[in-house]
Amino acid sequence: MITIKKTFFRSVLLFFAVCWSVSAQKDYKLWLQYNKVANADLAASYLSTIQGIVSLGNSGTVKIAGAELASGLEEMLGKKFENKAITSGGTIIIGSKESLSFEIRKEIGNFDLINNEGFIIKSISVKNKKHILITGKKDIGVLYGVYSFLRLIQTHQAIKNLNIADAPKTNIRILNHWDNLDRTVERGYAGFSLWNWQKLPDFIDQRYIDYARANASIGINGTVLTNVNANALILTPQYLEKVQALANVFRPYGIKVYLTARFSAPIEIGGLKTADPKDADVAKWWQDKAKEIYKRIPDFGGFLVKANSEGQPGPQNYGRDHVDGANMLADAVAPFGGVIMWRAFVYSEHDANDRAKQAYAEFVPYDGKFRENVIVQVKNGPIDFQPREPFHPIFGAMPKTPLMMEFQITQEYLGFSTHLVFLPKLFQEVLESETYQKGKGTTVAKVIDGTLTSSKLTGIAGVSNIGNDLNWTGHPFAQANWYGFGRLAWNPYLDSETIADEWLRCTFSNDENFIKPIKKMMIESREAVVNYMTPLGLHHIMDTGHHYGPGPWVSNLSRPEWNPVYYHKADKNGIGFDRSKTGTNATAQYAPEVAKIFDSMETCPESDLLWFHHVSWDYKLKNGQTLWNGLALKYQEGVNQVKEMQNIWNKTQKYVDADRFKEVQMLLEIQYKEAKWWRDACLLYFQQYSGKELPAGVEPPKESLDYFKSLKFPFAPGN
Ligand code: GCV
Repeated sequence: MITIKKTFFRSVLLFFAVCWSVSAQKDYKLWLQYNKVANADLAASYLSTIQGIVSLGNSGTVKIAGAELASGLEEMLGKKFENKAITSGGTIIIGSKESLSFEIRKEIGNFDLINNEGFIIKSISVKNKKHILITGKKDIGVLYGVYSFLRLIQTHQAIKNLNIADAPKTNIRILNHWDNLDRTVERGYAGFSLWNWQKLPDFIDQRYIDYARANASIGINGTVLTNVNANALILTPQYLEKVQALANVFRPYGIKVYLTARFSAPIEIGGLKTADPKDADVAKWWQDKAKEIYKRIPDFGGFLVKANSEGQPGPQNYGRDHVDGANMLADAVAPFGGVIMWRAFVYSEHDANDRAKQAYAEFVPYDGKFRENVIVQVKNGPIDFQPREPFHPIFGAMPKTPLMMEFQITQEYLGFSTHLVFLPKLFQEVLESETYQKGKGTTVAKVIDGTLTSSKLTGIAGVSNIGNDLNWTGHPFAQANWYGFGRLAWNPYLDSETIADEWLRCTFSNDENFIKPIKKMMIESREAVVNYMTPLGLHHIMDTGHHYGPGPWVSNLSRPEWNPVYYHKADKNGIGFDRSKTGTNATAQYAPEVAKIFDSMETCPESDLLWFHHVSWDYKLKNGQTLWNGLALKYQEGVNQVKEMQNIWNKTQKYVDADRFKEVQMLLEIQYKEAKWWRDACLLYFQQYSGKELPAGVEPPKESLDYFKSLKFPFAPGN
């Protein structure tokens, strides 16, 4: 009996282990599932076009491209594709311009359609035999081309008569890891840091390779390994050796490594008495440090710096300014082709000005003063990665300075990795915003891709949501935010719906019955989170420190601008922050055309109303509701939207593997609970000021305001 029981339990365990590993692999494989093409006609048409692969060139990058193509095709089409001679026809020829014979190269004609990272995929004919050529000026273009070609098949598109030329519109497409050396991740909700510093440099985790592969597949070409709240130790030989090992792994995938530079490093690890950027010894220390790094890592990207922000050291500690600091570092890395990404995320407790105005006030006077290899990294909005912010006014105001975008992929303020929120929708909204820097059409995208300034240095950074969780990002759908970030960094004009469509097909299924509703769910998920957290332009009303859940009542923090009450300013007259000309005049930081729109309550988009105006509870919204009723109904709408997301997801069971289905189902249930928590806590709190009843259609809260205030989360992650 005992033996039977044991055997039975063993087989149950084994069964679960097998299921777990299959599903874990699916989660782990991200958008590179390479699902078998089930439609027989389609598979047959692919098979009739592709007979074999010809890989030209011997670099690590081309080898990776060849291997990826072979394995991707095999998985999707169920056939091994041998290396063939070009004479036989039906081959996919991969190789950079240099590696092509004259006969093949002339099929392309003009390589100037693309830049050094771009690719061309073209159906060509050589001696009357048809082939598909995937090429680029450099090997990395070939790799990007291969991923793009594989995506055509992943998304079930035709591959006859191809003529695609594509190239990234920005130079630096980079993830910012806020990873600490002890492997905790600031604002990270997907486990610990990928970088196992203890085992590096000798142990190369397969994860590093898979990370590089995933990034290359979407065109990401840089990674900042360490937190902007920096630790100087990363610049010591002990750690540089480990960084070098990672750089070696990433190189063939076209990914450069960057580090964060702690401004006080010359003191902390260099034994100097000062870190004053004008001090000759300090400058020399950084020059020597750069030399040391480049000796190990010849293609090292450069430094990302958070200086004089939230307690980080910087040039102002020595009476110098951002230009002095950035230029000194820029001079150190310039001989090696390095860049400095200098962050504009600054605000000070000593500045009584509206926090939203401070970064602009501090940085705009420096326009045109930075070295050529400095790019100023600006968060998408003027406060801090809120569910919705108007675009940062700096984007319209520094025409002589390369500016790069900083998006946050990790969901610090958007429900951690528990809430399903498709961020490319948010990113697109920002990129499409009209700055009016040079009239209509001068969008944020045009500022950061260099169109407006012909800047040679352009870039987009995304604060990573990646950790060592099996599925990389904590939530299966958070993978879409990593994917979408990469795609938008490559082309900031892409539509978020296209991105969602691609991602779903590559990650789950091509079945329209699945794609259609789930794409809609993803697209609407961003507005849902705005509605249940911070509707109508509310912002920064989360709880303290960990930023988990609502905390509109918080008013006791030492710095005024850390308190939610500073932002919503609810009182018996109304709610919202008057940043119009009658208030802090933050609107004046935008071009006159934009300022005019934001300045008036009538023209200000209602989605930003309480960002720019203090509005009476009885103010009539465009739909005829009073502000109080409208606000309450928006909170309810957010909750309803999550319920609808659950309904949609619950109908997809037959299209999704059991474990990912269940995972998302459980996460949506948490999201629903938390959406109600946000709604109830915020409405009960604001109701104290409005003094009004909840309108019909809003569910009455089940708990008291005191209950919500009493909730504590000492171990919330990422803090
Ligand atoms: C890395 C916010 C976050 C901090 C983060 C900071 C920044 O304040 O809460 O964790 O620090 O932004 O972007 O520097």
